[in-house]
Amino acid sequence: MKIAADDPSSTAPGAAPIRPIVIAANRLPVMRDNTTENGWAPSPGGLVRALLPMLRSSGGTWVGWTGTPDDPTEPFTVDGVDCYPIDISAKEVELYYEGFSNDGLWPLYHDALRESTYDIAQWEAYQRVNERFAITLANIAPPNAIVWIHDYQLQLVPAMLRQQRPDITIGFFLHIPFPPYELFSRLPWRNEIIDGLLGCDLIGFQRPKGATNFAACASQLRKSDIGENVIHNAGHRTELGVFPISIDFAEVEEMAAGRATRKLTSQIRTRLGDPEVILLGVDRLDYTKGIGLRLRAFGALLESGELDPERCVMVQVATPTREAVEHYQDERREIERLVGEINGRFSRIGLPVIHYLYQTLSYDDLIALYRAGDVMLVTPFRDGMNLVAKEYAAAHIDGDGVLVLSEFAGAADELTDAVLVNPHDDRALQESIVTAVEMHRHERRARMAGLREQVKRMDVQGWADRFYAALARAAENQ
Ligand code: ADQ
Repeated sequence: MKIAADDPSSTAPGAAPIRPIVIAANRLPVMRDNTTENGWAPSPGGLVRALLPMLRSSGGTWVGWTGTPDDPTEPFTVDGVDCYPIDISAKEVELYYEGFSNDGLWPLYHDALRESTYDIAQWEAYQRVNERFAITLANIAPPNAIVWIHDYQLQLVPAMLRQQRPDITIGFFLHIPFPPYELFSRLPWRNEIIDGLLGCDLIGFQRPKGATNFAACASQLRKSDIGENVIHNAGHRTELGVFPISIDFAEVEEMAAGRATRKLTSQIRTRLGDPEVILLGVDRLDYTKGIGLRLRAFGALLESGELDPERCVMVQVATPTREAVEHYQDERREIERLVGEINGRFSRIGLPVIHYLYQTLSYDDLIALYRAGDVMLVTPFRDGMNLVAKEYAAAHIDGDGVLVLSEFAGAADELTDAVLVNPHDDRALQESIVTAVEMHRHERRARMAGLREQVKRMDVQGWADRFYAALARAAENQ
């Protein structure tokens, strides 16, 4: 089976499909906000920004959780989008969300970096919540609608929905990697997950490897018939495609050019003591992101004298996430221990070598920080895509800055002008940081121009347009 990323020229930008669209994702595109008139504000994030224009133009609908447990909420409309909340109890948050999704599937789908929990009560809650989504979708989707389901929390929904509503066209996009058979086959409910996804007309992946891994699992576990980019199973065809997700390049660029951002960027440099080089890391505090690795590499370079603590400062922003899950508590302890150890050894009074923020920042603050960063360190062990790498390039309207990027992030397929590195190799990671810090201005600018060109050409609007176009074609081929 041969799978390549969809051709960017295959859809007119912004082309809205004519059929009604329903989106299903774990979370609704809005958050509760008591400062607004209707009590809701749009959730931050590229996905929402990419999909909202299309939803508005087609009178679209979104099904998802409000983010608050035990929160039965009537359907409501925000900004032209009809929202259908799915009520999830506190116990289900623990079992379906923190448990099966984030302590079972998440580690398994990321190279089994941590031991997964396989627990029958969690699996039953996952089935129950997926069923609730499927029933709601079946009840509200107009005839012949297009339903686009997102991510690993909802992998059973496609088949459940198809059974109730065969008239609907069903697409699914997996935001994280799909693991190889050798790992996936550990899952006690592996057949159910494959069958769930094979209810789709189209499954989208970030990288070609995700699609080939899925096809291999369907072939081995379900004896499905595998063709070129298509799987035949029980009389139904499911197409597979590759759609690397992206960001709203124009928006980030515009924010980065604003006066307020420029002012904030220069304030950040001053507050950091006007160092020659600011190294930057921005991640959810997740063990997949390789935060500890890069702290250790930075510490080793200060120790060996290859980096000078009087010239270089590191800023690491780690967003709180999944704090109820034990692996995340362990990871946080280890990162904070490392920050303390390195700062204790190399800081001077009033001038720490690592500035560590365990906080969620506003998008404006984040963009100002990206602009201030001379070297961006994105070093995950495994990552579906990594939008931070793309945001960094879009924010660098000055045409300067170096991105050090793990080969194991999906973004490495496209961002070939980054300094690509295998983060498992300690010495290679240290060398790539030194290369980035010492890189000549001409090379920095040439590489940054390449990065920016790539992100601009393949932005998130194009991603959504290409997925919809492929889904419409898949429905015609059915
Ligand atoms: P994530 O694992 O969350 O996403 P990523 O793609 O880097 O990872 O997206 C993180 C987003 O959160 C970025 O847009 C960033 O701006 C924002 N963010 C990070 N730290 C922040 C902070 N401290 N304050 C505010 N905002 C912050 C999953 C997959 C990825 C895939 C995306 C999209 O794991 O591989 O790229 O979905 O498909």
